[in-house]
Amino acid sequence: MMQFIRTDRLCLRVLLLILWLGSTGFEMGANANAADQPNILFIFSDDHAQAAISAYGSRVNKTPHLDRLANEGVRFTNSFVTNSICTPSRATLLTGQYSHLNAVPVFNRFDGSRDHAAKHLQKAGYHTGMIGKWHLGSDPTGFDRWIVLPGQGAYWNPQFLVPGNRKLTIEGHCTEVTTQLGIEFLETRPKDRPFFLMLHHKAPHREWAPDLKNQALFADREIPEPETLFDDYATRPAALPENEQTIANDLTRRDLKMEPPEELQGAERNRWLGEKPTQVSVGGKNLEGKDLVKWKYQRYMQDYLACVQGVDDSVGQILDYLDKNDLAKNTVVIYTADNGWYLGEFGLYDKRFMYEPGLRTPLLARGPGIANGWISKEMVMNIDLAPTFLGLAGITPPESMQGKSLVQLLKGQVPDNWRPAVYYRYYHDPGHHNTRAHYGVRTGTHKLIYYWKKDAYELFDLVQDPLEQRNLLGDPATADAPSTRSLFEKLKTQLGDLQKQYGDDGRYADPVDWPKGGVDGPFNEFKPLGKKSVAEAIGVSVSAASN
Ligand SMILES: [Ca+2]
Repeated sequence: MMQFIRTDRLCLRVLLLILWLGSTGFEMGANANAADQPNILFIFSDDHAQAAISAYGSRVNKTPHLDRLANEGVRFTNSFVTNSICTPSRATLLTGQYSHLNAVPVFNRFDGSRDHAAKHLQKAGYHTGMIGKWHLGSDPTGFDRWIVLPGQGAYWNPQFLVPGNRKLTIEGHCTEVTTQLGIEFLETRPKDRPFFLMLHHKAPHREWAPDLKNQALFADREIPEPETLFDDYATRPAALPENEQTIANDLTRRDLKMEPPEELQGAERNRWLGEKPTQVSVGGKNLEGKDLVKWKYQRYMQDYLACVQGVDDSVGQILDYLDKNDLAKNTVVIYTADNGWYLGEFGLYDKRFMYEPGLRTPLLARGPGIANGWISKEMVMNIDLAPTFLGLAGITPPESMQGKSLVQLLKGQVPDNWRPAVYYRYYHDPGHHNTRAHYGVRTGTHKLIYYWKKDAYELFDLVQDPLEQRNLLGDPATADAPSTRSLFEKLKTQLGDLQKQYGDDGRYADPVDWPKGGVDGPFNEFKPLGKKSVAEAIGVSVSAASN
């Protein structure tokens, strides 16, 4: 009898042990699965300069929520774009390809039938969503739910496009509305699958219309000026002197938020707002010359930084939501911007030029398996983002993607033979801001830029001259020095090798070859649904194609 009881107890113990092991094993299995397929929350902003984030040492603002991402994750100090404008960058983000391969070199429509990251994630079981600024002309593909701004979209009371050729309006400020749409997407997502959400802000794009709270916060701020606000473009005559993205000459009265005289109405009012003032009366004082440039810089930066603050607030709200809903532990959060941006360096605003502020973007990531407080100095690019999304989900990126997965770097490990240089190409010439077309190579220490329509080169030593003020080929003191000539030859070879490596055969160099189809509407074929709440809008964002 005793024996029987003992056996019984033993059986019970064994049974309990099996149950415990089973449950532990199950948990490990579930964790392994979750680690293989974490949620991916990709937050994208438009024109956010790396130098306007305090984690990157900003001299002009504080971004506590983005800093939190940096402190709890990985901050990439050398993150670059392939073509520093909106639409091409977005096509690269999805496809992991340079513009010459994804066929979006300028502001032309993306062919949604092409292969891209969201399609792979959707196929792998992810619930995929695209919210906010899209700017690719065609309807999003590969997303279970999408709700996107038409073209550039509006800062206030924005209209959105949704599946089924419909459009609706949501009242409020675009950054706040986009954030609320993101949270509503997370609230209503199927909870039994991982999600991939692309949350794309319009801010801080021109014309820099901030929300009222942040506008008030920055209204009287005195923003430090960059060293090169009054750059004379010496040694760099090829393209800078004729560019039309200068603080001095190219900000309109609309950009500067000047109030039109009351008597001006309609077209006249618009014309007045579109003009670029050469003198301005402020508080009874007439400003011109350098004083006017300084005033314009302050006006521009106050609104730009207030828009950035709205994005930072949004990141804070999203991180709080993840914390409150126990999602932070299995959600990778990535933050970056679609291109670089000038905060008055070289006397400029806008992007396009391959100088450092235009070439580099913020890139921050936090989440399961990602190193804590790590700084990666490796040269990474926006072609790497699509393969990284797939890498995080345990999917092997297709050969067609030209970038490299950053998953190892995110763990704080540097793979052998990481790329020693990046290749850049800007096509939009003739185009906005009269920026001449160019391509170039940036290594860890130098940069060579070639303006192909001008047959002109610029060569910079980034270690000695990080502000790129002295083109070694344009300065008589260095132009003919043997060391300059040998460096020039070496970089020209490296540039040619990169073009071969990435398969850039020069297509789209001539504007007659640019693919057709615009990205800015007019979107008249979309049926108006009127004003909607955030919840109603997410309700109609379900894509029929996803079923
Ligand atoms: Ca942009």
